[in-house]
Amino acid sequence: MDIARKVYDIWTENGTVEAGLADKFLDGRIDALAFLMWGGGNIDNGLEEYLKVDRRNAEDLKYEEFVDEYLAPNEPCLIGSLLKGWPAYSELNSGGEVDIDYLEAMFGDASAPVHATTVAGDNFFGGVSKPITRSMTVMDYCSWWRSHHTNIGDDEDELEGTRRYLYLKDWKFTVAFPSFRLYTRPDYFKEDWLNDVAGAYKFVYLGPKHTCTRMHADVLRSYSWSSNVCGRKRWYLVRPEDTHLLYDVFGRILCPHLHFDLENGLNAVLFPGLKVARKVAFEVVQETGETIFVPSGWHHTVENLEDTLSINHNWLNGYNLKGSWEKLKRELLLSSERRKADAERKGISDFLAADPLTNGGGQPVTESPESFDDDSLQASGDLVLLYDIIAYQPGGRGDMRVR
Ligand SMILES: O=C(O)CCC(=O)C(=O)O
Ligand SMILES: [Fe+2]
Repeated sequence: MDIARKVYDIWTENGTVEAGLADKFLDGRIDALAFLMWGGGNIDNGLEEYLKVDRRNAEDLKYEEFVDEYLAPNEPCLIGSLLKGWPAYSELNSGGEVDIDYLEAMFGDASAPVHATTVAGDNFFGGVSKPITRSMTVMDYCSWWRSHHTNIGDDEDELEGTRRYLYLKDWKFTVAFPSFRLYTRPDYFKEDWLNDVAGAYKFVYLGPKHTCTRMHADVLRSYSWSSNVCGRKRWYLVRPEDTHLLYDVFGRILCPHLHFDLENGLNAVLFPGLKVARKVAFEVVQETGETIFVPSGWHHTVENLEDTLSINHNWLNGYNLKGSWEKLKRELLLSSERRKADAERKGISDFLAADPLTNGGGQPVTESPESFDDDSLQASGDLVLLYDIIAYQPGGRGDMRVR
């Protein structure tokens, strides 16, 4: 009972955010706790065998088949032969290597987000801490690429056994170069309401071998498609219904990657579902020229097995819009409860801070925009976006948006 009480207090922030508790029940994270309390330690830790992702070829996969077999049932797949005729493929892939000189000459002045990770040993996911993101010109990134990435481990990047990697990620290439036709959106992904409305969920990724993306599910439960122009990536994917296995027992911290060190006793206690997650995860190595379809709400990690340049879009349509809405509703509920709790806490602290002899105790609680936390700002931004998507009328009245 004591444990139950403690978990309740932690999940609900001492009973002030009941929605936090509901959320854990709704998405099944409560099961992670069950693993800890009732036999989580006994799960077989034998050989790991991952589930396989279908590999298809665009020449033998009709759009209707893609919809029936992957989009509608929300299952992943790899599709070959979609990059034919892409300038990205002919210009940026030079005999299997990323053509850094071309990239620099054409786009060097643009700025892009770059994630810096420090890794120790072979833990390429950079340990527990999140990568630091900053903006860098493509030219500066190219200089780093030339002088550092090929001799990883050499003096400059080595700090007492740790190494530093830079991953150029989420570069909104089409926003920076709207008239440059680097690629064409494959027909399978043409029903894309997110980019028809917002237009900015289209990215270029460039990272040397060993750069990676930690465990996450894509924004607003969107789908993603990602094509390798150069290089190879290893993906691990986990079904939405297995999400709880990836969280700590308190349902708060998402594991950074599937192979998070469980030999460390504390990790094993904190992430009791992870061993099981490894048994229900899908693994696939995506080769140059292949495109992966990542379904909605599937958590995934990505590792560049070679120097890799990829192009990806996040997208939404009628098949996954309901899932986005459900997720957003939960986020809104959580953030409004948190706001209420913050206001109450502020009320109590104002009351305690006030001089009871001069004003009778306590100040009225006023809510300023600054009191909104990041979650709630994010949720309201997402809500506006979702509204725009629903109100969007393709082809109608100049594709005008209803506000
Ligand atoms: O390629 C990567 O590093 C991450 C890509 C990703 O997460 C996605 O396409 O959804
Ligand atoms: Fe992703």
